[in-house]
Amino acid sequence: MKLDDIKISRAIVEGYMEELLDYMDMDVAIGGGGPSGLTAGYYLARAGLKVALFERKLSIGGGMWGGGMMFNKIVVQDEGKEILDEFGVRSRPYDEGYHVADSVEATSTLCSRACQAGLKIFNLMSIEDVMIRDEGITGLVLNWSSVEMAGLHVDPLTVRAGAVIDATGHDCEIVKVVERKIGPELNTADGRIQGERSMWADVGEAALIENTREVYPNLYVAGMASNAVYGAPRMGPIFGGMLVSGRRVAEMIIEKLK
Ligand code: 48F
Repeated sequence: MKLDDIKISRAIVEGYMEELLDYMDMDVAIGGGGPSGLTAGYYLARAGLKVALFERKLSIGGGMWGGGMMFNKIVVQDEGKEILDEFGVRSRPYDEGYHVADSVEATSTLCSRACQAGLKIFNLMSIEDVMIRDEGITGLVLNWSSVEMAGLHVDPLTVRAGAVIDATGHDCEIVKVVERKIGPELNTADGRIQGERSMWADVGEAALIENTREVYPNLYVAGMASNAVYGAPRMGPIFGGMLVSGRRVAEMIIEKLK
């Protein structure tokens, strides 16, 4: 077969544009493709919701690839292991209640299984703002990451969603935008972001599930963003809470939207 370069280009542009147009309206938009965002996307897609994830970087997976200090292993507790099992990620017991998995296998499998469940991932896109209407958050304001990185003065585009998840990790970037735009109106102790506390795995993991919440109408937090918003500790390379938080936020949204 003789290859036509233009046909290859057309296939890429047409395929991409078709999907981008399709996802201008969706049930759930997820910001950030770390473990919590991917897990949320998997469960939401599996429940039949139309869900897309927007990730700033080229690679999906956030802070999970590198394990702890580049030792590419992750640790999960029993509940996290159940989720790894469901994804088909292998792990081995370490001590009672501790399980160790390969971070590369875990990250790539989460990404692959979430896509196959129906999650649409747009990488290289940065969320720079949100749409705020009377009923709460109604969508995201997006730009190419390359525009952001180059500091170009180029206006963004918008997508509409019934619910938005901030899974942007330690920086809780979506909630930060909301706080900046509307002031102390968040569903926290004083309406503001409480800020992440220093590393304490035990307390951080326990608080994370409690902190996986709707922080403003139609805006949910999951993963490390939850502890940053609600003022709980970070927890380093233990990832069970991230997976459970992703599943929890999906359950909350499925309950609300269905
Ligand atoms: O940081 P990240 O992995 O978030 P997570 O799911 O998991 C946290 C753990 O990796 C680890 C930990 C375990 O105890 O503490 O840190 O909470 O992934 C967040 C993703 O969001 C992307 C970012 O590039 C990363 O891949 N991101 C951040 N801001 C934006 C964004 C933005 N404005 N637009 C799009 N993506």
